[in-house]
Amino acid sequence: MNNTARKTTIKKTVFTSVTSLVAACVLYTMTLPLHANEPHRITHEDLIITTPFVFVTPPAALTAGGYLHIENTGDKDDILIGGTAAFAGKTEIHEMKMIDSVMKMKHLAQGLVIPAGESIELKPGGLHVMFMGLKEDLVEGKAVAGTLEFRKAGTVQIEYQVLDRKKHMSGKKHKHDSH
Ligand SMILES: [Cu+2]
Repeated sequence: MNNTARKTTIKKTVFTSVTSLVAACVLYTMTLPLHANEPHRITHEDLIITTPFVFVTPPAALTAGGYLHIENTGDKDDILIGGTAAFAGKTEIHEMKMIDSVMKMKHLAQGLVIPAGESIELKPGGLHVMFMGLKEDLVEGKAVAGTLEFRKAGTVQIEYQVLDRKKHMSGKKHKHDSH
């Protein structure tokens, strides 16, 4: 191979690999919303968990609530039994309920059933993940890590986005409309 031929070959090789890299990127970007585990969409076994979040905590707060949407695409019920969080001493599954016009919080010691083919939403004022013994303040714009434990699907890694409560509430309608 003479020098010119070699250069052409190298150019072609570089061009081909750049082209395939671009193609790979485009493919990756296109398939991302459907298949990848992004922080706000986690697929694990038959479960699809979307938009996990917590609210910013006031300084030295001891507790915080975690919220997320869980879809069970399988044909068997699963049960959310608890979890862990790096930023809290204890993680439980709770339910808020109005009892005699007083809002009360109940620990679901038996877990929360996620029925086959159905979705459950943990949201402010209702079902929530309860973080107790906070080890740090939850700061807006950060993400904090934890796990959720399901009887059937096992342990799922979760990343909760830390959101400002006021901004979330005012933007709520818009956010839910876009889903
Ligand atoms: Cu609670």
